[in-house]
Amino acid sequence: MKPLVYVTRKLPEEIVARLKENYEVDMWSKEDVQVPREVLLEKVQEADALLTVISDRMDEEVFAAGKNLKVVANMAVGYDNIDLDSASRHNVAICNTPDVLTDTTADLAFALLLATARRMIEAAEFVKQGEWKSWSPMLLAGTDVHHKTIGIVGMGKIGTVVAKRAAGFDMEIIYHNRNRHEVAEEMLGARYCSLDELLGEADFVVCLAPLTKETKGMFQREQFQKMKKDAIFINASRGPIVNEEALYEALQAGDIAAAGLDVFNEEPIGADHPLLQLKNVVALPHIGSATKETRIAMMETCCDNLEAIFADRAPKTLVNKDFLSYRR
Ligand code: 8YV
Repeated sequence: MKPLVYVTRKLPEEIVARLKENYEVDMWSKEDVQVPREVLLEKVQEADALLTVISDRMDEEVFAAGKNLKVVANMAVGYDNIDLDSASRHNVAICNTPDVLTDTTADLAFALLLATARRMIEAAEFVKQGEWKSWSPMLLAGTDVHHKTIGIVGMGKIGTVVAKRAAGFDMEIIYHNRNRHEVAEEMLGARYCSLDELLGEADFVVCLAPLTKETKGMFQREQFQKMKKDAIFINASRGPIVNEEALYEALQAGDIAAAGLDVFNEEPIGADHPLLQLKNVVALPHIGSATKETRIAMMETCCDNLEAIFADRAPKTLVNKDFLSYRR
C-alpha cells in the first residue's frame, strides 16, 4: 500500500501527478476557502504525510491525532505555524523550502519598497479610474530610493539578497541581526547597527526577520516613533512582528510616511482592515514567493523531502534536526 499524503491546498496537476507516482493523494481542492481545522484534524488521523502551508497551524492537537504521521512538508521557508517540539516528540519530520524562494522574495520586498516610495499602486489606479486630466508638477510625487539608506532588520538569506538589490540602487546599507553578517559587510559594505540606531538612520526600514519568540511584537509605537518622519516601513516577513494598531497610529500621526506590507497579523485580511483605509499603505496578499517558477520549485522541494523520508534518506531541508535521533 502506498503512503497517504494529505495536501491542504489545491496543487497544480503536474505536482499532483508526481505525488501520485508514490502516494495515495487526498487534497483539499477549494481554492477560495482555507482547509477548516476540523477537516485537517480528521484527515491527519489517516495520513502518513501532510503537505501544508503557513496558514495551517500544526500543534500538539494535530500531532497527537496523526497516529501514522511521519512527515510534514511545509511549503514555505518559515515554519512559525509549527510546534517543532511537539513534532519531534511525536517523531514527525518537519521540512521547509528554503533557498528556492530567496531571490523571488527579495525581488518582491524590493518591488514593494519601490512601489511604496513611488506611489505606484495609487498612480496606476489614478490612470485606470480616468483621473489623469492634466500634467501637474507635484502630481503623485513620491520619494527617491537611490542614494538613500536602507535598514534591513533580519539579515538572513533573503535580507542579503535585498541588500544586493539595494546596492544596485546605490543605497547605503545598514542592518540589524542576531549575528553579524561578514559577507554582507565585506561584499556590500553593509554596516551593522543596534535596532535603535537603525531606526534612527534608515530612510527605509525593511523587516525580513523570521517570526520567533524574540521578534514577535518587535515593532511597537515606540519603534515607529524612533524612525524618521519621512521613513517608509516595509514588512515582507511575518505580520505578528508588528503591532498593527501601533503601525496604524504611527501612520495616522505622521510618525512615519508610509508602509508597504505583504504580511499581516491575521491572514487573509478583509477590506475593512484599518490599515487598508490609509492612503499611505501599500498592501499585498502575502505574495513574496509567488512566481510560477518559484512556487513550482517550492512544491518540488516538498516532493523531494517526502520522497527522502519514505526512502529512509535524510531530507534536504529538515527543520527539526533532532528528528533523526527520535526515529523509531
Ligand atoms: C509562502 C512564506 O509562499 O516561505 C515563506 O515563509 O511566507 C511564503 O513564501 C507562503 O507563506 C505559503 O506557505
